[in-house]
Amino acid sequence: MDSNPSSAETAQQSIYVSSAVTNAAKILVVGHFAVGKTTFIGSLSEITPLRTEEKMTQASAHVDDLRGVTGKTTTTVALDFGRLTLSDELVLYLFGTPGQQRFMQLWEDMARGALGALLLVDPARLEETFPVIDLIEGYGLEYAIAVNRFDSAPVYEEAEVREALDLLPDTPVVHCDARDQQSSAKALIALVRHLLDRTS
Ligand SMILES: Nc1nc2c(ncn2[C@@H]2O[C@H](COP(=O)(O)OP(=O)(O)OP(=O)(O)O)[C@@H](O)[C@H]2O)c(=O)[nH]1
Ligand SMILES: [Mg+2]
Repeated sequence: MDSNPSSAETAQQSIYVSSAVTNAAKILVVGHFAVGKTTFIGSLSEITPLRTEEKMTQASAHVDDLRGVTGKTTTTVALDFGRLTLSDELVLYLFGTPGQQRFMQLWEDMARGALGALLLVDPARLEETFPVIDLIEGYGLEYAIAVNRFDSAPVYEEAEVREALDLLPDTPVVHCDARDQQSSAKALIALVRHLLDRTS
């Protein structure tokens, strides 16, 4: 008998969660406008991610600040959703959650039952991260920082990021490239380790 799974079987395996999985966790991927949330979930998700992208028009130019953002033609109008099986027993459900003020209502639902948040940060727009930190802390969520690597952005050492964002000493800070699957996975693992430390 042929023991190699057919391509249809392989596709099915990635659609359905393995029966060995016993734990599931809801994780938020958060950050300000155009920080790379949709890209991050897209690079990591083992299922086709759910996206709610809409074309940006001139009308949004005064709402979402496009300074320093190049080549972006769409924006998320609700949420991103993806899934990543992290180990034989653990599956993560990733919810990309926008940080802009107009999405506050969404946070009520997103934060409910979430184990923690990965906060993406653009080093060229550090100050835009403060309102998102306020939201995360307001909802009592544990979080880790992933500084996203944009080509023309300044490169800050971990200590500089900590100081600029006034982070607690045990809040993890990692650098990542949201377009790269391995790099994104490392950032997520840093968050999961932190969450395990806090709950054990
Ligand atoms: N150089 C570089 N570009 C990135 C990276 N992550 C995202 N981008 C680009 O940055 C732009 C914004 O990325 P998105 O993933 O749409 O960001 P977002 O946070 O989902 O944006 P909104 O939903 O509109 O708030 C896109 O053009 C991406 O291709 C990264 O790590 N490095
Ligand atoms: Mg998006």
